[in-house]
Amino acid sequence: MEFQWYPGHMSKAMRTMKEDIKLIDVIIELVDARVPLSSKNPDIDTLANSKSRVILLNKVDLADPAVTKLWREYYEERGFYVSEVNAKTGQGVKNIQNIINEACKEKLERNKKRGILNRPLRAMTVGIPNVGKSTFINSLSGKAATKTGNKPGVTKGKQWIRLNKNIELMDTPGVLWPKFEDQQIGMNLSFIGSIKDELVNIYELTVNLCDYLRENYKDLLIEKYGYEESMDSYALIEKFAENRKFLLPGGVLDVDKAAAALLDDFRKGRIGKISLEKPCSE
Ligand SMILES: Nc1nc2c(ncn2[C@@H]2O[C@H](COP(=O)(O)OP(=O)(O)OP(=O)(O)O)[C@@H](O)[C@H]2O)c(=O)[nH]1
Ligand SMILES: [Mg+2]
Repeated sequence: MEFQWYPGHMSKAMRTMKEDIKLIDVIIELVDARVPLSSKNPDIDTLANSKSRVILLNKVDLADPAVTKLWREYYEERGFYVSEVNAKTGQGVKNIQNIINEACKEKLERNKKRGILNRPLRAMTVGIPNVGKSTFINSLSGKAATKTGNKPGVTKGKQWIRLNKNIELMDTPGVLWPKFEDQQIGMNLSFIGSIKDELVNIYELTVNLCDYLRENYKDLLIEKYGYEESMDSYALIEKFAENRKFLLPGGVLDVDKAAAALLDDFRKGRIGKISLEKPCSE
């Protein structure tokens, strides 16, 4: 499967972020709780250099809670401040102000010693496309300060949002990186909708998703779609098309439409709470 995911505007956004990093006290990096490693842009580590780091496992409502717990431990062990968040409902969002203060403790103390008391902390919100950066900022600021949308590439340029007199946040456009280490990363990012659907073969993608679900979340498939163990992923998609009466003229099953709808079920959490990678599989 081919991925063509690194357009010019992302490399431009990355260059702008490299410039802006000088103004920043703390980096708030959002990853998708269903794929916390695949959705973590390695270029951010280079960018971040020695800044304080916070990782938000966002969209926890869609991920398997037991696996999310393992990821929280994984990142805490690696020196990040970690929080589990549902940016859409605001779950876990309030606490972020405390986490920002904690992550910038030394900076605040230094400022205090120098008699600088009113300088707000500056945080940069970063992450791959569609991970929920703008939704998170809106939730934290309590208003629709930035535009959001259920597709990658909604935020086009940076934007500062003043949270209160103590914290300013920068929203940034989602960025990917030029080369994925392996195909599975591109696949995982497509599953969660961070790579434009027009750039991938949705049927093939959904077959891959079904392969994973049959292996790891069989019971959900049985419950939700009447899956039987004798079925392979192609048969599962056909059964789905039959159930939904997705037919082409002449009564042929419309497996492309079925694949897109099944993928949508996954993305919206309608199959259940599903994680696509575990720390131990590293
Ligand atoms: N279920 C769920 N959906 C979420 C959550 N956070 C964000 N979303 C949805 O994810 C989609 C993308 O959200 P945005 O905030 O626009 O994402 P972004 O990271 O700013 O995306 P770009 O600007 O394209 O880089 C929207 O449809 C949000 O409603 C969450 O915690 N749970
Ligand atoms: Mg955005």
